[in-house]
Amino acid sequence: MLGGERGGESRPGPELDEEHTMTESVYSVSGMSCGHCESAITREVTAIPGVTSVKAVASTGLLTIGSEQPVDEAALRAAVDEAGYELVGRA
Ligand SMILES: [Cu+2]
Repeated sequence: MLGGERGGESRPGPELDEEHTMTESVYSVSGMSCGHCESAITREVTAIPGVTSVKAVASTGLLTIGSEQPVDEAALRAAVDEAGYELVGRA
């Protein structure tokens, strides 16, 4: 019975700063054709509150968004529209 309850309870431990409940969502975007499109969308979508990472790929038309909470799709649509492209929906 040694060690069974040791060290597990109030251990301070490292904060999980980098990977606490990250959500990743993949969307389809129409109209992207080159790296300029990718960066235009990335810039707009990055500005949405709560978004922590954005990856737009013109060749696949996919937009991958990392965020702390699920992204509001209306805000996402507006951001993509602002960049000059159209959000098709969840990929
Ligand atoms: Cu382009």
